[in-house]
Amino acid sequence: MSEIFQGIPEIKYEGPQSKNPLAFKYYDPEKVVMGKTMKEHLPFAMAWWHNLCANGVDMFGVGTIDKSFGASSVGTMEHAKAKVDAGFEFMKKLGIEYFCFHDVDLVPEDPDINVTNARLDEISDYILEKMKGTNIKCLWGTANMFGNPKYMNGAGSTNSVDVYCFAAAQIKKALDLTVKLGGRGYVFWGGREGYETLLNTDMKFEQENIASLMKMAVAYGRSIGFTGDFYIEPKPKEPTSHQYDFDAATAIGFLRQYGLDKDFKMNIEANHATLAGHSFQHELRVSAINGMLGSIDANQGNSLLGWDTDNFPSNVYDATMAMYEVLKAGGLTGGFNFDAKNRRPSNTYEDMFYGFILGMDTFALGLIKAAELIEDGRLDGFVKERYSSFEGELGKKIRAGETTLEELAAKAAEIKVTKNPGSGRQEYLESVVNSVLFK
Ligand code: XLS
Ligand code: NI
Ligand code: NI
Repeated sequence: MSEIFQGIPEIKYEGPQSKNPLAFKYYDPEKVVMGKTMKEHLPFAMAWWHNLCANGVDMFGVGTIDKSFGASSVGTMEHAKAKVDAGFEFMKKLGIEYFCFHDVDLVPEDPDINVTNARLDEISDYILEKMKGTNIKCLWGTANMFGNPKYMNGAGSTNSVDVYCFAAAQIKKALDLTVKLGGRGYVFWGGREGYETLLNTDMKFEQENIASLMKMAVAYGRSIGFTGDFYIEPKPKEPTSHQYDFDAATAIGFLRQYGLDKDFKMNIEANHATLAGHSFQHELRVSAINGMLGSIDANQGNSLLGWDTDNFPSNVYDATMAMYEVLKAGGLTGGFNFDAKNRRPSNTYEDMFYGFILGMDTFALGLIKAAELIEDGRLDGFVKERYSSFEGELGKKIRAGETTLEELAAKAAEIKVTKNPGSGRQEYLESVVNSVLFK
């Protein structure tokens, strides 16, 4: 098989001084940071859909980049295999060891699900063959239950029992593929699980049905030997106005309500966090404190636009605060999936590599700087001191849940007038972060 990305070498670490556009400036896979190599801290993944399928098409115009990868016609099994060839060459050249996929990213979908499933068997055999002799495997799989018109009213939330069966069938097959390809996780991104108007929607009915579908997925997954995590990927809006998995807190509440919290964690996407009016760091913290920080969709939004732009991550400040959360949580069970695409005018093969080099370097820098912030200790020290009044006898009793309102009210009466609780020192702390970032 001939080389697809001709003229593009294996991407190596050359250091921050390098001006070689096809080299890493910060991502040095074997460099040890806080006891682990960068590669271990940062299991990067390629999103099959953006990298191998998306061709720059938008609402206003056709594609700008040819992703046939040498196939004589697109939307064929020949093209599906060419995408596998391209994907493996791409991952090898970048030193990426994971990929994420939707079922329909892999093969052209046929109206008859049996035909599609046979194609999926064929392509997954081909992928398995490619995986041999490499360290490349699946990070997570998922089913696309939003693209096909039959899902216009949702999948788990659909009004049609037939459509519900098709959603179940797709999940079953996508789980088979995930297990076959060694996947660490299985993702439910809400797709069209949400609504446009309550005038036609039974919200409780829909949420119960989504939960049932997830329960069946867990039962089936475990029955075929899937030991990884299931993930919900929260998103507040787009495509529907009201997506049910609005944010991490909402999704965690849903999982607990339906007894799914032992099998599921969060897959947090940066751009979805900001669409929900949160920071990326906030969503990671909410997940972590609930023991549900699983995986990350590494991208970033455009603060001037109100939708999921899926830019490659370039913001070092945000990546630092994200890695701060990840390090404090003890790492991810999943990885860092670049759910990101080149801008439409970045339409060459080189641009595909530049996108990943940017994203990998941004997270490597974030990792280095987050480790420095932790080692510096000023942030942690300040937070500890801030709550130190709870270290006294009464504070300890409150923390242990051993006090009553009467007791605390009596204490307040005794104190009479309390002191100012102390400055939050935000500006000082922000300058500490800057001093570590730019030292
Ligand atoms: C869409 C989501 C999607 C999921 C996988 O906004 O980010 O790409 O990651 O279905
Ligand atoms: Ni995503
Ligand atoms: Ni997204």
